[in-house]
Amino acid sequence: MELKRDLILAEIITAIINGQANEAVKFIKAGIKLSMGAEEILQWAVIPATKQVTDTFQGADFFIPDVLLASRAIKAGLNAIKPLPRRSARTHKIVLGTVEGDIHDIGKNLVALFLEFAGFEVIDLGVDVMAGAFLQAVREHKPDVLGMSALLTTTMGSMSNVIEQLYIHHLRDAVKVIVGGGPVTQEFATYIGADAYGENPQEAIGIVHELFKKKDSFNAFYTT
Ligand code: B1M
Repeated sequence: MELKRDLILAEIITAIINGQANEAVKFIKAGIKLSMGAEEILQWAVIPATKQVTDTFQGADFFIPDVLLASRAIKAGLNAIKPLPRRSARTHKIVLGTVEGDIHDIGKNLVALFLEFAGFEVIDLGVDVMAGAFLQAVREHKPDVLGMSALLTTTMGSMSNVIEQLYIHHLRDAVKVIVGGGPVTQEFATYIGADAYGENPQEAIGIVHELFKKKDSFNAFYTT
């Protein structure tokens, strides 16, 4: 039985690395049939495969058609995991997106999925999200947290622009802001006035929980 699970996990990894989205989904579904949970598939297949893909495409080996195929396989895999049962009822809301000018979404999608399974309602605005669209989403959905992802040094500045726009439109106090992505650091997050920086999805969940706690005690203080 264990051997079969291991084989399925290995097949998911191979399919993602080879950019075969249909195969990845087929083996994820086979895993689900064997009652594998989202955490198991993510931890032992999707995340290691993603790491292998991104390590391979670091620097000189960066060949765009191959990366695109692998990215699609990762996305298809994440979508196949999405319908699995969640740990807890949704209580808090987070609006998430990759900033303007940036179409990298593998990390952002992982963060979104982890947050969803941790019980958050995630409103994913996608990629290349303009400041105005973030602001519009804050007005419309009234999230507790706004999360931004950036993978390019040239697009990190957009995060700062969104925070500035939140101030200008008197929305800064309405949401906590968390930022993350390859070139983003704690120093950068502090510099642009974000409330928090997440290095990876697990850290992002912990931080978002902390932000909620602070926000809830702030609200409780002012409503009693
Ligand atoms: Co791009 N790319 N890319 N790329 N790409 C990088 C980022 C790069 C480092 C490659 C390199 O030069 N070695 C480089 C950026 C250099 C820089 O600015 N410093 C680069 C470049 C230059 C480009 C183009 C300009 C290439 C070109 O066209 N000449 C172009 C830009 C397009 C654009 O956005 N306008 C481009 C295009 C692409 C593809 C489309 C081919 C593809 C993206 C596909 C997709 O995402 N759907 C792609 C990819 C895949 C990469 C690499 C290979 C992998 C990125 C990735 O997905 N990492 C990358 C090189 C590398 O990193 N090895 C590279 C895996 C992902 C899980 O990690 O996103 O960091 P990451 O997310 C992590 C954490 O950061 C954190 O959690 C995640 C999981 O641990 N996290 C958060 C992320 N967001 C968070 C938010 C949070 C909290 C945590 O709170 C809100």
